[in-house]
Amino acid sequence: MTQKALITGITGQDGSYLAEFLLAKGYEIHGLIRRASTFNTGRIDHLYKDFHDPEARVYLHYGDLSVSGHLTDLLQEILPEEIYHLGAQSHVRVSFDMPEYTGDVTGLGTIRLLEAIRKTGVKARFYQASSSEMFGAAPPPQSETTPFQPQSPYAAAKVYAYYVARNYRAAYNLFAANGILFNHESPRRGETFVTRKITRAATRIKLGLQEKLYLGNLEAKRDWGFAGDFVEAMWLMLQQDKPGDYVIATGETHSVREFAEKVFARLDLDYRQHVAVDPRYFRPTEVDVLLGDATKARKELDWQPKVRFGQLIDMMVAADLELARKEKTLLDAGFAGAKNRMN
Ligand code: NDP
Ligand code: GDR
Repeated sequence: MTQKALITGITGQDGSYLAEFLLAKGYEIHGLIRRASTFNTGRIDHLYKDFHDPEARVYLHYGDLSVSGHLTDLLQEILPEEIYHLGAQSHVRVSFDMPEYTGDVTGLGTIRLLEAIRKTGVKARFYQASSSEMFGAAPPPQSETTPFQPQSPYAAAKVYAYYVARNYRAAYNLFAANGILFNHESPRRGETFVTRKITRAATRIKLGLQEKLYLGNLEAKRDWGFAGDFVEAMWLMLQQDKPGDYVIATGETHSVREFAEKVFARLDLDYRQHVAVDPRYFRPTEVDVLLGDATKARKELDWQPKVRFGQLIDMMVAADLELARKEKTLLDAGFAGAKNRMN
């Protein structure tokens, strides 16, 4: 029997890597997507086959985490064995601009899905995309036993989601696992997160497509891993005999400044000549240092990251250099370049 997995957030960075990973394991994939006036499936287009094709194993369903009724219908229709709940308003800075929306989608979205599982009685294992942001102001290193001190509406919503997942585990014997993932990046990272913002800008600057890069707090430190490695840990959590909560991290921390310095240096540029600080990107409350202790995952899941900090930078710079070259080719041929976006 083919295993069926439902992924919320399949169009996001992690959703796309997870879908690839599960397809390679022979799963049939069902993804929840939001209706948009433009195509928003760019990260998974290479996986998708028209449903008339007998080879099709990825099915997309319209839905939204802010509405509950159709989630129940979807579960009854699909009958998934595994549910990976990755959908969220995932941007920390934006959560200060849209706190109520973030609470609704990132926090309540989780209980809507849990309730759909409970009400339908679907026998699915549930993965909750918890976050190192929940640790917030707690001093490093952070592990499964570190008390949460959330510093943003996003982090508070994730703490709520974490606890309701645990509650449904205890109250209804649901197999619910929390993956407490530290930052993970890739060439598919959203362009307004700091790593991708830096690699996009530095490569564009290298090709003369942009002059300056405006950033916020350069001293914040993060434990940055590779998204492709981290999705394997999600799957491993759902293959255990018992559900649990696991920190997934590399165990190394670096500052935003260091990330920028290394990216520009790879391109033979000096970041100090191109990066300027704009306080608009500061957060009302910041998370200063995240450094994960993933000992439990190493021991129980036999998981460890393969891609290290320097390799992650190489991978992202190479991909964005290619993107910038394409943009420059179009520009040189007389087509308009990319416009400034909100970031
Ligand atoms: P992205 O922001 O790249 O993707 C978020 C996904 O959620 C997208 O598919 C988005 O759809 C979807 N989504 C947003 N709002 C809704 C909604 N109202 N209804 C349905 N779907 C919605 O996030 P990542 O892939 O980076 O992260 C995946 C999850 O893991 C998130 O929950 C995030 O908070 C969490 N996380 C991420 C970490 C990281 O470092 N990347 C670390 C720890 C946790 P659309 O494409 O239409 O916008
Ligand atoms: P984060 O990621 O908030 O850790 O959340 P982000 O890349 O947005 O910020 C990391 C750090 O960089 C600082 N920073 C900037 N950030 C952005 N976005 N833009 C800037 O210009 C900038 N300048 C400095 C930030 O202040 C911060 O300290 C990510 C998301 O994927 C969450 O969904 C996830 O839960 C956590 O990682 C773990």
